[in-house]
Amino acid sequence: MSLTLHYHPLSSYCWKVLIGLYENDTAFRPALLDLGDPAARTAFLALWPLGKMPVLQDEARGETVPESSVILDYLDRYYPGRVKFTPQDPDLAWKVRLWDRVLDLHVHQFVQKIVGDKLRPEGCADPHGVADARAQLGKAYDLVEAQLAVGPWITGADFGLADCAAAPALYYADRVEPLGATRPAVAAYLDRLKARPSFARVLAEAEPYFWMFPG
Ligand SMILES: N[C@@H](CCC(=O)N[C@@H](CS)C(=O)NCC(=O)O)C(=O)O
Repeated sequence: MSLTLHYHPLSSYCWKVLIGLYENDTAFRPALLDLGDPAARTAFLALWPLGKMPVLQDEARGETVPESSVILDYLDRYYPGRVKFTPQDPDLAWKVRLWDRVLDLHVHQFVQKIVGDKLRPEGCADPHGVADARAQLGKAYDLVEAQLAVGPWITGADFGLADCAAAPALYYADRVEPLGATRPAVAAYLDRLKARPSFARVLAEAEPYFWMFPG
C-alpha cells in the first residue's frame, strides 16, 4: 500500500482528509500519531517541521504532503476517485476553493482559538481573543447560511473539497459556539454532512476519543 496518513482520530483537520479518503474508498495505512509522546513528536517533526497533522506520505511517488487542502488536491490529481474534490470547470473550481478557505480560515481557525484557550496554562487565558473568535464565528455562520440558499452542498449540487472542510469545522464550531435557531440552513447542512457515510464513519471512529476533547 503506497499511502500512509499520519493523523489522530480526534483531529479536525485530519477528519477533512479522512472524509476525502473514505469518499473514494482510497486505500491507505492509518498511522495514529500521539504528539504527547516525545519520540513520536520528534519523528513527526522530522517529517514535517511545522508539526501539524495531517501529513500524507506516498511511498510510490516518494512524496510527503502536508496541509489538508493540498492533500485533497494531491489525491484528486494522483489517486482520483468518483468524487472529484475540485471540479475541472474553472468557475466552479474557484468557488470551491473560496469556500474551502472560508471554512478553514473563518470558521475552523476560530474554533481552534476557542478550544486552544481552554488548554492554556492557568493565568494565560485570552478572554478578549475568545470573545473576538465567537463574534467572527457568528459572522461566518451568517455567510454560510446565505450561501446554502443553493445547496444541498456548500457550492451547489456536488460534494467536494469545501464540504470536506465544512464537516469538521461546523461540527466542532457547533459544539463550542452553537449555531442557534437563526441558522436553520447551516444546521440542516450539518445534519446532511453527519448523515453522509464518509463523515458518519469518521465520527464513529472518533467516538472512543471524544472524552479527550476539552470543549
Ligand atoms: N492548515 C493545516 C492545519 C492543521 C492543524 O492545525 N492541525 C492540528 C490538529 S487539527 C495540529 O496538528 N495540532 C497539533 C499542534 O498544534 O501541536 C491543515 O489544513 O492541515
